[in-house]
Amino acid sequence: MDAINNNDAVDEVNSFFESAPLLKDANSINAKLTQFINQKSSLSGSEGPKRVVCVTSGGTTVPLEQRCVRYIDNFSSGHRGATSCEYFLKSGYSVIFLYRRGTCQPYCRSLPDDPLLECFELTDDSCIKVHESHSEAVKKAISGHHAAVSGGFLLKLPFTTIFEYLQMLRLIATSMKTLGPSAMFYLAAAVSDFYVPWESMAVHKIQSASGPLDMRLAQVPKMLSVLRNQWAPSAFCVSFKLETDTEILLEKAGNALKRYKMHAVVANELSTRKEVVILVTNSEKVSVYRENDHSDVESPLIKLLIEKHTSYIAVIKE
Ligand code: PAZ
Repeated sequence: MDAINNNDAVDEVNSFFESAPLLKDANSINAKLTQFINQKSSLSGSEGPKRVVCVTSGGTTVPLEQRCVRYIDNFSSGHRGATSCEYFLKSGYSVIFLYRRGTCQPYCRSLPDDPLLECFELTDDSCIKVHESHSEAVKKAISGHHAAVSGGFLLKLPFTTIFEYLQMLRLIATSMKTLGPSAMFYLAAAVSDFYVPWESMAVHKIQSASGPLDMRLAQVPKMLSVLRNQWAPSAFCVSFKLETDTEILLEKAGNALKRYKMHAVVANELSTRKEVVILVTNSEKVSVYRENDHSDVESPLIKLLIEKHTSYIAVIKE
């Protein structure tokens, strides 16, 4: 029975990819990934290749028309992903940051909403200078970002739709397979559960004159099991579970842990997600709190996950 279910799941995944619109720039994304990962593989130390984490961040969209005018969106500011990326980099990991276009970016968290207009001003002789009140934030953003990218520690890849996200995640995961247990997936993106299959999607803008809209959404196939079983079977995998009802949060996180064979699931509740998360593993459930109102919950969370990743690599190597 399990084998039949498993085959069904694989068929669903295959048909999702076969019917998805072609990923633009797939060749250039692949070239960037190959270069980034080859560089890490060649820098092997005593524990194997350098550690690389793929951090996913922000929400995926579901287009309603092929020439898309309208879409269903998924909540996520990208704050968790951007903050976590900074802590991984600080701990010596290289990061592939798969993020939703327009969401929060690493090192840019202290910038105002409209940084270009709010941080810079024109001088009397028409030069541009940083506004005094934002100069620290601008310096942090520019120096942190440039050091990570030009040092070859950070590769940023943007997505918008569910189709792009899953195709890019597959490219990343299959490229990271060569890193074995040194690879980690930290899947903080809010991924749509339902979508309109490309072949049944309206080509042009849906007309309002046709009356109320009646639309059937298909279920997005669960990719976590494919990631674990096929794309990067030796990688250390952490997924996230967001709920608004605390009563069901831990049960849902526990189910995800078992069903998708995750190494850890980070459970969080919408209104308290910046203050506390619960790290669920096979052996324990640990509440992780931020130290104070000015600190990040991602700091102790990433520290804990890195310890677990270290133990995982040690066990695999035995
Ligand atoms: O991006 P953000 O900081 O606003 O929120 C982070 C989050 C709640 C999207 C993330 O922690 C999370 O739980 N992601 C998975 C969501 C899900 O269950 O699909």
